[in-house]
Amino acid sequence: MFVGKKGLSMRHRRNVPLLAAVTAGALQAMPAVAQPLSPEAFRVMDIDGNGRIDAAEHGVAMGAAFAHADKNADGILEADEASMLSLPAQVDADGDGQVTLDEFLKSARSDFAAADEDGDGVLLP
Ligand SMILES: [Ca+2]
Ligand SMILES: [Ca+2]
Ligand SMILES: [Ca+2]
Repeated sequence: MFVGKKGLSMRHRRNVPLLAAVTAGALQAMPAVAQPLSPEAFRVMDIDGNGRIDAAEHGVAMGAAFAHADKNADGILEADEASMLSLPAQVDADGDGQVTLDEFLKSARSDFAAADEDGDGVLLP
């Protein structure tokens, strides 16, 4: 039940690396995909099913992904936990090898903004 391919490789696309990696990790399915989100990932994150992902849904999905990866529920993704999500290195803002919820959500927010090309606060499929 884990992503066992050691070499899933460091290939993270630039545009929405966290969003892509997290949704992929949460689904334990496909490797990181850049935007547009895969239909599966989109469906997971579109909680109310209205065909768009708003910031609140994005936050919820990210929080859920974080909790999912945080196996020992200490609010921090240690290296092994973080690796399950294939998180881009820059998520660990202070470079201490651990990703706190704060670091995670901060990245998630900027990721959302990057993905929201027209800045209307929602992501479309
Ligand atoms: Ca929605
Ligand atoms: Ca942890
Ligand atoms: Ca850190």
